[in-house]
Amino acid sequence: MEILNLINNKLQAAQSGKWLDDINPANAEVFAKIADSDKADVDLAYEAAAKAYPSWSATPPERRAEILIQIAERISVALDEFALAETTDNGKPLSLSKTVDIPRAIENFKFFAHAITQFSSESHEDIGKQSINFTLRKPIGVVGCISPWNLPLYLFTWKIAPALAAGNCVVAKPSEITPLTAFMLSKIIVESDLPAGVLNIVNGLGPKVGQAIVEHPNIKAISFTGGTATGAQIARTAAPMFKKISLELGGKNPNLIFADCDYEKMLAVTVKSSFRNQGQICLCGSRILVEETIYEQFKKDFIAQVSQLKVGNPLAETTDLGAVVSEAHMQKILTFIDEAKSNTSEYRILYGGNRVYPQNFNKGFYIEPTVIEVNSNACRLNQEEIFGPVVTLMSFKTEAEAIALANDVKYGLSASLWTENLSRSMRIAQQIETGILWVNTWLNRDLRTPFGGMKASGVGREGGLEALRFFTEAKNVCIKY
Ligand code: TXE
Repeated sequence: MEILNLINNKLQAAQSGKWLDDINPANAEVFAKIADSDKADVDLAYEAAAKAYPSWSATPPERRAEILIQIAERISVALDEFALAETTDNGKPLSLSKTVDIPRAIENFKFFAHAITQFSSESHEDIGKQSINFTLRKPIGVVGCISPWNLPLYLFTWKIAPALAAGNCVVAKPSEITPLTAFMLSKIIVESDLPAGVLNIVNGLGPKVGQAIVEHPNIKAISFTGGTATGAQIARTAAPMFKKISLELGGKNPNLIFADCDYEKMLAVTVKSSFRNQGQICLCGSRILVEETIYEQFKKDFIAQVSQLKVGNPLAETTDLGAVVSEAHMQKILTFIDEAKSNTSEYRILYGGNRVYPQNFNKGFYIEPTVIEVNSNACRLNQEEIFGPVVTLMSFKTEAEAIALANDVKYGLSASLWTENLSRSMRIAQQIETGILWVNTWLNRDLRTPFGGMKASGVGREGGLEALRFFTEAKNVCIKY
């Protein structure tokens, strides 16, 4: 299979004629080749987008919405095929692709289709000066969307749907590690009513294609989700060009568990927030901090539940953890675990810690869910994003200590808090340095809410009206009467 670019509504190979391998992490087999594009392909995509822009930006929002809903419905019809493709490319359990990834991609198109028809702006009357100001929200032009491999179609559509809804034309790049579902979307686009050039998808490597998108002088805004180091590189490139940027980066999210929580509910959700998608969600709670009075009990009960998780064939219905996304990523995760194994004064591996070789899939990239007890929050495993099925445990004595530990990290994406004490929830909500706080829940997402992180977890907010604001330029008009 060839994974081609979508440029001006045509599916085409990279102009260089080069290809990359697409590998199924479940069995380490190459199953497709990916267009290995470069700046020349990005330039072509930009030209198509720029040509389409005058007409698309002038298309009434209601019509844009109809087309986005048409795209959503065509993905819905092919949901099973999309889910299988996502699992083949990424290694995640098929059950997750079917119930989370693809349904959310559909929902993203629908949500922003509806949102743009409800989008309004402000007016300010100044009676003293006998004037009225109103804000026009205009699309930006051609924008770039760059997405990662952990939630491939989910995050790709999370960016392109609001960009298109707001009237922009898009040059988009899915991750070179998981481009398959974006290519399937390309085929749907070709047959949809979306005019040629409005959405262009260029495949290939980050430093080549991604960098060319960010460096392009006329691509005016960049929405990016990925690693913090890549985000810093994008900011370095885009800042002197005065581009609008939205960066959703890594996390090292605390999971604060107080003795006054609903224990059974907390336990079940904490297993999910630790290991869902093999721990490869920027919102996973990778630092579990537990109040001292229930720490020993929690440790015992948590490990009992984790030991029930099944690692293996992503297609099997009973699988809880599939493969991690690539061999390189598996090695990176194992390096962190090896550090814990070799430094026993700092770390104690309570469960897991090994690569898994499932029957018939022994070349695939599988890792046991791993629970490591740490002495201090200053250790490397509590400070760096591992982005795999590895969580650390430590205890705290007081609420003040819990907050200090939660904030003592360079990241600030999300946190979970488990307590039945409303006042405590409010105090922590005020003091926690994260863009998102979940109280007695996790990954509970309402698409209308602002989404993004503080500190090294990023810049800007997407989601709901924030995304539509990001993808538009505010122009104030002042009329004196
Ligand atoms: O991501 P990259 P990587 C974290 C996680 C992971 C680490 C590195 O900790 O271990 O990041 O992952 C494109 N200009 N997250 O290296 O490279 C790239 O092609 C423009 C957290 O795989 O950041 C891909 O499309 N684009 C995260 C996208 O950036 C560039 C999800 C993301 O890949 C580029 C994934 C460049 N110079 C990893 N270089 C989250 N926040 O959810 C690369 N890219």
